[in-house]
Amino acid sequence: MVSKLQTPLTVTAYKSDVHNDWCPGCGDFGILQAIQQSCAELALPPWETMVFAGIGCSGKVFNYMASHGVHTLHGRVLPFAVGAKIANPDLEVVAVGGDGDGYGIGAGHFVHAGRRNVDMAYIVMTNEVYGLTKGQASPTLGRGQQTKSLPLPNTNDAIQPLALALSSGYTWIGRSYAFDGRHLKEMIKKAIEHKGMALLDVLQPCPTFNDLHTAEWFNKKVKVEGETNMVSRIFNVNEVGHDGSVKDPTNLDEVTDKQKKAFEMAHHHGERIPVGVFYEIKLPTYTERMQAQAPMLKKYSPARIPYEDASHLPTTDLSKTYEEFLF
Ligand SMILES: Cc1ncc(C[n+]2csc(CCOP(=O)(O)OP(=O)(O)O)c2C)c(N)n1
Ligand code: SF4
Ligand SMILES: [Mg+2]
Repeated sequence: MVSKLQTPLTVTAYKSDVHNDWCPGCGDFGILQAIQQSCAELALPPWETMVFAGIGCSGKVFNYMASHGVHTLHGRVLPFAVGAKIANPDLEVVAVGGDGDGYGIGAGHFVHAGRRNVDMAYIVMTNEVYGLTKGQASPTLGRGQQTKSLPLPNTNDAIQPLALALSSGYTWIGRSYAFDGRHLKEMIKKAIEHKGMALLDVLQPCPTFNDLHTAEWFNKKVKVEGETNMVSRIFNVNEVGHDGSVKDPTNLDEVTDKQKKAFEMAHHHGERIPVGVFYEIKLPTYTERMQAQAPMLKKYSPARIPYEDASHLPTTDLSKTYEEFLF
């Protein structure tokens, strides 16, 4: 079981002293700060918290956190993070990475992580560009859009990450915005606390390469049909009646209904951007499914199986472990 500190640490305990070289005004700052605040408020022991990161500007979150983890390979953050959590379920595991990392080169891992329902949070920093490599279009940039590094408008349609997560089996799905610190922090805490695979997609201005969707653009009021006053572009679906949590996971009608509503709420709002928790369901995690098949894993997680005693003699007959998997 993941442990909690009896006396919570301050947010400083989760900050490393590595020099931060993100561009001024980058949304990544808001995301990093919200992750650190969430860790402090959830009283996570930094020595049992693993933050894995992909490669990109976003991946530098790893360097700025005073926790354990790995700065992995481009697109490979999930295999590392999933592997660590399977090996040692007592760790709190958080994966972070860019939209190119997770929805482009890492898209295959993204899908299969949903199927496994490993108990961890995955925070994707969506800026619609490959920031670190100078602003090429990432999979979330819409067709016809032309950010400043592109010689011509984007020819491809954007991926719909939340729809992909829904169809891949993620059991908690939400969206937030990098510069809404309060909402973002609460969403990160919920994603970490959820027992299962959580996807939090965080919209993030990249002031250096994304000149279309800037912080000013996100903050702009927009006109909506039927409303006399202009309304804020970003709105919280959970404040306007959307409850995405499935009450009875065995009721397939309810599950399908909640999935449809989650899809509708996450998309199709014209100029407005919905944030919040879209979908949530309690299903057995990967570790629980494995323990049901191999009861000895209840006693020892794979990382803690003792192999030898003080005299270096084997203490566990591993052939017995494997027998549990044989039919
Ligand atoms: C296998 C591999 N392919 C390509 C690259 C080059 N590369 C490094 S970061 C990056 C894109 C990062 O974009 P994103 O994941 O959206 O992160 P951001 O920089 O926008 O935060 C690419 C293509 C790499 N490091 N490894
Ligand atoms: S290039 Fe964009 S995403 Fe990368 S640090 Fe600069 S502003 Fe942030
Ligand atoms: Mg990106």
